[in-house]
Amino acid sequence: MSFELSELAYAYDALDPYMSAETMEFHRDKHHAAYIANANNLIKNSGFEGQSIEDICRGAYGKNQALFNNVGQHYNHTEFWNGMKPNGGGNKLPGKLQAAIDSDLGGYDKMRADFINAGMTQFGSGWAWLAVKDGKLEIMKTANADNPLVMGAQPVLACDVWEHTYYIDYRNMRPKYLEAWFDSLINWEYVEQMFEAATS
Ligand code: MN3
Repeated sequence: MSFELSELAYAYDALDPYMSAETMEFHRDKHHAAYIANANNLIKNSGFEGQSIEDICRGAYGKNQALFNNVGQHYNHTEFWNGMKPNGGGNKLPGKLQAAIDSDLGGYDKMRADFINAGMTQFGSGWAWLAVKDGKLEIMKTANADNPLVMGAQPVLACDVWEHTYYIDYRNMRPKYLEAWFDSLINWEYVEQMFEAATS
């Protein structure tokens, strides 16, 4: 078994103008592909061969950091692509997810503001997340390749805030990227699927 770039459910130009085909090409075919190539080299004779990607993330974290960084980035990017769709975003969320956002995160508007703030205040490279921990939704932020798996939580939505995600389309304006991403690209049906899997 080796790590592979997963199929995308949409075309590279389908997220335009919020995320351009040029960004998609660099981000998937250069950045994500490089993490996959590194992960496939580093997993050899690591003792982690054959484990699930989630178990490799949890097991390699802090113990085989080079392997974790590359496998983690592969996991994180796969969740990032899965969490977007053309004509996404908006505040009409699937019912079970909306109910959890209301009870755990203070409703849609507060959740949106807190999520964007998490992405804005992640100093340097990293990620903003919705994750389930102890049965409840939480907003998290992590540095570099870290993800909620290594914090005892299950990710349900990943937002990349590394500069390579937004520099072509938004230059240095991370807040503009975060707002556009949140309002126009999130695949809330995917988030609900992940939420149901994490809480069932
Ligand atoms: Mn990235």
